[in-house]
Amino acid sequence: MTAGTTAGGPTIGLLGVPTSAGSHNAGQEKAPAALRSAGLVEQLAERGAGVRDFGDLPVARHRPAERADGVRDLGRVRMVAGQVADRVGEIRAAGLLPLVLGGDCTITLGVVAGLARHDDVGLMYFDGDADLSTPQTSGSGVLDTMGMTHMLGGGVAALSGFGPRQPLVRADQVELFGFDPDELDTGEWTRLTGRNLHATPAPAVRQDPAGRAADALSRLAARSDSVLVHFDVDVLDTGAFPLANFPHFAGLTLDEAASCLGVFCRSAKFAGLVVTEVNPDHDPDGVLLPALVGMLCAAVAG
Ligand SMILES: [Mn+2]
Repeated sequence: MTAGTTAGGPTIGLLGVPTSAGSHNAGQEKAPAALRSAGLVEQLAERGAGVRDFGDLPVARHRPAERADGVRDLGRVRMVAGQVADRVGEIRAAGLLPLVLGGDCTITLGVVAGLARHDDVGLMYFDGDADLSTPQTSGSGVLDTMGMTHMLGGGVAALSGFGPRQPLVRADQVELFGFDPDELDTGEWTRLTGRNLHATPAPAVRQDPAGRAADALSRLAARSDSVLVHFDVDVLDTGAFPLANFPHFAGLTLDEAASCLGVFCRSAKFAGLVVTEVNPDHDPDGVLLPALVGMLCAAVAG
């Protein structure tokens, strides 16, 4: 029996991670509370999902930090990732499916690390970016542009060696899915191809969202005990759905993303979902957050 399918009891372990420590500005730390206010827990229950709420971790709001070893605010990012790993490990040990509400993308290191204590987990990286920049080549030093680099064992030692195995994910246990090919610089493309990473950029997804999702999923499921889904809302087109912390104007529609997420979450190997980069300040009329919550609940508990 896969984690989270225990009959009769709670199936989802909900965790909020209110952090923007790995971002370039504040705002994302407000997302867990905003997603809860938009009815996430109630809608999951209405759909028949059992939810055990593990609450939110302490707030880690972005603050200006000098660049050191090529990155900013490493200590706080590492601390939050450690807290996430411990809590996700508990959720998984309880037989529940983690649903983790970020927070910036660096929290995914913690989620993978928590699951990797139990399973040979693979990662569906559903994101507007590949996050393959490095401390040496990044113009900003902002850590949430480097998450994939660190999970693959590169970057700064405090993060490349994070978790129960090194690298945290093998290159053949990653699917980069939905990114905008124009967002990657030459160095990122070089690392993507150099590591033979499987990649399905947004234009390919758009041709056949559910079909491409099934293809990527089958590759990943063949190489992993379980599949964690990282969903960065910046994979959505900012022109239509401007909720992400950073704009991406060649992204997917909400319906396209919903088709893909539905495929991923229905997998027998589905092991959890991380939602990142939501900035509630970008939804002053309260329209986008409920739409996102509805889509997430349909995918996870549809
Ligand atoms: Mn992104």
